[in-house]
Amino acid sequence: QPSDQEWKHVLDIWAKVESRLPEHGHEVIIRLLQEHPETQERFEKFKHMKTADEMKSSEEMKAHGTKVFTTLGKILKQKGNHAEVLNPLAESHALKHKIPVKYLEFISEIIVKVIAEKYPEDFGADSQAAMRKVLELFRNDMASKYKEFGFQG
Ligand code: HE5
Repeated sequence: QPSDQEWKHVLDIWAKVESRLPEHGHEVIIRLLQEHPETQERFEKFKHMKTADEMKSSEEMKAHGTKVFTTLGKILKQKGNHAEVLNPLAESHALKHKIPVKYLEFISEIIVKVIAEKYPEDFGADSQAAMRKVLELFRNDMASKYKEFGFQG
């Protein structure tokens, strides 16, 4: 389990992310679809999009990035006691959107990469390691809920 110090690293950097949350969320979604094209198939609304420019100018994609980052922020702020927010997310991602744990790994890596690019001064090695650890906890809890829902993920 992440330590108090690790949670502090994560929440300190997240406070900076929140200053431009829609932009950063949007960028993470674009990078996910560009770097892992198989993930694009899961998005009814986005799977027809062909270029990064088309994605950048999509208000719908920005709105989705905002939703994803807002929910992730709520989870982080619970410091591990996140069942109330995580359970409905796990249910929809298992049963409705069918998002394998592998895709959660993809997005986790991109989240760390994008934050490191945007805030190089404030997101050093310790903070990056803390963020990875916290996102791993998130994925593990998603994966155990997936199992309860009978989704192999
Ligand atoms: O489930 C919902 O609310 C509980 C619906 C809105 C929502 C979706 C949908 C939210 C709040 C999240 N996602 C949040 C979220 C946090 C983690 C880091 N997601 Zn989500 N998603 C939705 C992730 C991770 C993640 C990885 C991948 C490949 N997610 C996805 C995919 C995904 C899809 C396909 C959808 C369905 C909505 C849609 O098509 O939006 C345009």
